Amino acid sequence: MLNNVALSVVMITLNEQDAIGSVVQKIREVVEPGEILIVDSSNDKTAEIATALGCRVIRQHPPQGYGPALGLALKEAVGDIIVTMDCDDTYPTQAIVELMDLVEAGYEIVSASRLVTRPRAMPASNYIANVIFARLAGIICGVKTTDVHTGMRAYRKSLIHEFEFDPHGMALPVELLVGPVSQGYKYKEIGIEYFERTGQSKLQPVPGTCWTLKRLWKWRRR
Ligand SMILES: Nc1nc2c(ncn2[C@@H]2O[C@H](COP(=O)(O)OP(=O)(O)O)[C@@H](O)[C@H]2O)c(=O)[nH]1
Ligand SMILES: [Mg+2]
Repeated sequence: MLNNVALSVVMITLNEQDAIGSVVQKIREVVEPGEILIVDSSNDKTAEIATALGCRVIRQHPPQGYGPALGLALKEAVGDIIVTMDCDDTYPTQAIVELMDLVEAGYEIVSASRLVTRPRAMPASNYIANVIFARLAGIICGVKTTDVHTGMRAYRKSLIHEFEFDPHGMALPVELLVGPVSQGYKYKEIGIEYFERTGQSKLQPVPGTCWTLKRLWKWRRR
């Protein structure tokens, strides 16, 4: 286990009481972060469980949506390395170590792709949409990636504070990838496994698609 005070693991939560205990435990099995930061907009017991487990919890009520919650979490994180994950047991926490090592080696953004091979845990419609979005990122933005929407990434803190991103609406991970990479930040993608979700997905496919296309167009190569 790595004891790393410079690491913040950040997650945003909307009614993840069935997953949070297991996710926090699995994080601590592989690293001992300076903080596990949760921006919570739940109306279940997620925040209480997170607090009891020693996480730093910021409440965002009423819920403002995915982008504003993730934007707040990233800005509030204190670690020099910030790792994001969903709080739904879909991401392999062992990958945190590789993500951290790569940021320590000099990369400013390291993205964990779920789509190097087809993940069985992802519904076919989501898989097809994600493959198309990744191809469009190459065509429109000139950014080589297989997964613009992964929730698992490591960012160097300086990138989060220098790079001006728009947290409104959905698809913030898209902007946080194609924006910095088109501006020349040092980027690497690794492959990860992707597991079946605990609890219900909060994904909203139609606005999610609109925001994805909008953000890809915003960062089109000129
Ligand atoms: N605080 C907060 N968290 C949210 C909101 N919407 C989604 N989340 C969390 O964001 C993460 C990603 O959502 P998820 O349902 O897993 O989306 P999917 O992975 O695309 O199916 C989960 O941890 C959710 O609980 C929101 O409006 N506010
Ligand atoms: Mg998820």
